[in-house]
Amino acid sequence: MRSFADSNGDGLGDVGGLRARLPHLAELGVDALWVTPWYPSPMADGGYDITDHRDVDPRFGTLADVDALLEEAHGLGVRVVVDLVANHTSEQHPWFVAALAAGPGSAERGRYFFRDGRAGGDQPPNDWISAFGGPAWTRVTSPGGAPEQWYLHTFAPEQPDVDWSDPQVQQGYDDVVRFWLDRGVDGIRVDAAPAMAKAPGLPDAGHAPGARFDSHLWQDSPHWDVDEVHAILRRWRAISDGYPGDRAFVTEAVVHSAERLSRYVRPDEMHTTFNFDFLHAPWRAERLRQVIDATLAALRPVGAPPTWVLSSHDDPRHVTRYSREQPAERGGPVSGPADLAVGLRRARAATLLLLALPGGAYLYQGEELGLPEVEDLPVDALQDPTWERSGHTVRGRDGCRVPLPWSGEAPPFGFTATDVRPWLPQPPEWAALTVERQSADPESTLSLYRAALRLRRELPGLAGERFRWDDDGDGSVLAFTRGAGFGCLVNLGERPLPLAGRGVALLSSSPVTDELPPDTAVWLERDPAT
Ligand code: TEU
Repeated sequence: MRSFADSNGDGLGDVGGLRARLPHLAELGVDALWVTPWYPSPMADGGYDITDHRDVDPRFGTLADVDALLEEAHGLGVRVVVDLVANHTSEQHPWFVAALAAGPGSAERGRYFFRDGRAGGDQPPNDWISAFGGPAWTRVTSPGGAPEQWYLHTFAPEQPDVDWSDPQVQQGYDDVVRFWLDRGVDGIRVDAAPAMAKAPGLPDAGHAPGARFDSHLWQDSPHWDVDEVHAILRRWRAISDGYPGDRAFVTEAVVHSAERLSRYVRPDEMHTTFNFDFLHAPWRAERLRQVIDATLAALRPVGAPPTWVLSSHDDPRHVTRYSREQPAERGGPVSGPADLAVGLRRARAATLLLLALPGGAYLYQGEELGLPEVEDLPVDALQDPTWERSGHTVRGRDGCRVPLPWSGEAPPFGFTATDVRPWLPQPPEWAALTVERQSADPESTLSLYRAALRLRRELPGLAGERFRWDDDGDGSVLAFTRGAGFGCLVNLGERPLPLAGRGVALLSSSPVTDELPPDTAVWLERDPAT
């Protein structure tokens, strides 16, 4: 929301900017648009700290602007997905303000997790940690100034977790879901889904001192991916099934395994879920192949379509991730200097891989321009709560959130009015990466995305579920066939791969001759009989 396009000259993206730039999305060829939170918020966590889930922050526009956006997007054939943040509210939400005022033991505090501290009250109630660093508990003071109870926050202290066992919480969010479905949104993205249920009694998780929030490693955690979360998802699914049209949910769930993830998309739960294992896989053929296989195998029994994603507003952009020596495993040490030319080459190849896989693909704004992570933002520009919470050791997620470059030769590159500074500074060298510049260049990353998305709609082979690996006997190549004679070949090795006899090239991520160069992918039309 904040980084797409600004229409009112405050340096912050808004609904008006989104409306003005809808033709870019239609021309790109996307089916739907997911918008991060536009709700009233003190912006302690980029709008994921909400004071009113049924309104729009004046900095982003009005509900009337949203209605106009829905109408215009639908007119262009683009669906709209909104973000549902139901694990926590803002500390300035009326519920939390009332909870603080009402005091210990009150019904108002029952909507959150208020507990007495241990060791006479001075220690947090348990050892749970925050995703942004430090303990997941903050102590409040009574109106008289005395230290009092603690409250739970999986994310920043400005984002207290709600207690989903409270009927008022359940009812309150039912109303939020209905509010947006009534307004005509096509889908809902469920934020931080695995956090929404907690084990009864809030037992210790056994975190080591200084432990990181590595939720993909946690099994049987008392505060992540607890089975009771599925009752919440079923509740929402039952609501959305009562609406006309195809309304779809997508959950954000970074959990331990593809099998655990598949539980979020059982037939009476969510329709789809993000696939972070794919996003976090290093640029290595064997790792990507494992993730693809595990995803397909886990989702087949529950009958949900797989999804694939390379970047998000929470992760370093993949051009930069792929620009360094690749670790053997997810989360392994990343070493060496960044070679952004290599990173971009791999990113373009990864795009053809992503868009050739069966199921849905999610793109993060700016990846169609091949934007790199901005790793050298001045520290006084950083806004992600991670920076403060980590004691200035982890810079956080601002580097992937730098506003998009649309046109012109200098910042703000058409993102906002010429004399306005965007909320995060854009690198001057993005002059070469603007939408305007890349639209005019048939070899640009933008042109590649447009061509790939057009073919993805048109080619019959990409429409079905069919997927089969072609055994290439080479551990550094990914080669697979879809339906109707469509093939995809990705060379992750160091040597060129002969293309003779493999089919006719339809689209390639870098120029190909009779060989597929390293870090290049190609879509092929094959004889359907083979
Ligand atoms: O993120 C929640 C979350 O679980 C992520 O931090 C996840 O661990 C990460 O993406 C793994 O790659 C969501 C939003 O996407 C994020 O922007 C918010 O800060 C957070 O919820 C709190 O609302």
